[in-house]
Amino acid sequence: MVNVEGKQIVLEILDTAGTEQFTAMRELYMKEGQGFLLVFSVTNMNSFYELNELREQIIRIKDDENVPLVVVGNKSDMEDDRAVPRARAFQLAQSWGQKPYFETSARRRTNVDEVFLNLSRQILAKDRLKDAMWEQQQNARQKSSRPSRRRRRRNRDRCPIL
Ligand SMILES: Nc1nc2c(ncn2[C@@H]2O[C@H](COP(=O)(O)OP(=O)(O)OP(=O)(O)O)[C@@H](O)[C@H]2O)c(=O)[nH]1
Ligand SMILES: [Mg+2]
Repeated sequence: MVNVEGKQIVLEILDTAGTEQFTAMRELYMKEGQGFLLVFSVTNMNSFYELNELREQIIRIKDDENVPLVVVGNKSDMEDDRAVPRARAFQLAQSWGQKPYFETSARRRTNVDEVFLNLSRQILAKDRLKDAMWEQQQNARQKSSRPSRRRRRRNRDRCPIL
């Protein structure tokens, strides 16, 4: 549960395994997810490289270049073992449509809440945009005197993060 802009939001969080065997499973969670944390270890260059493919897959499956996403470099407490320069990770996140980049330490709990808060904000902003577009569409339909039978199913209290 996070408090975003004065509202209590329930997050549905799915932690995926790095060594996922079944790509069908991966496609399913990518389809369901509204927001994504792409996490690598700042001590492991390979984990950083792997983000590219994940992002491409997410964009393909969501069919959306601007899907809510945060790039996360974890293990910031292990500065002595750093393999991925902060600037490099920041640059990558920027090149993906100015996505935010955070460095976290799950061990010390540094920046962890901030990451979830940022992603929740992105998801909410996207929801609002979709609602506004839907209403605009409805107005246009009404003007052309076609009554709408179905109301859009809203997803206000669910907020899946993968
Ligand atoms: N020092 C430090 N160690 C961490 C941190 N986060 C995770 N670890 C350690 O890194 C190792 C791997 O952590 P996991 O949480 O299993 O990593 P994962 O990406 O979920 O791995 P899979 O689920 O197997 O894909 C464990 O030994 C953790 O204790 C951190 O912020 N700092
Ligand atoms: Mg894990």
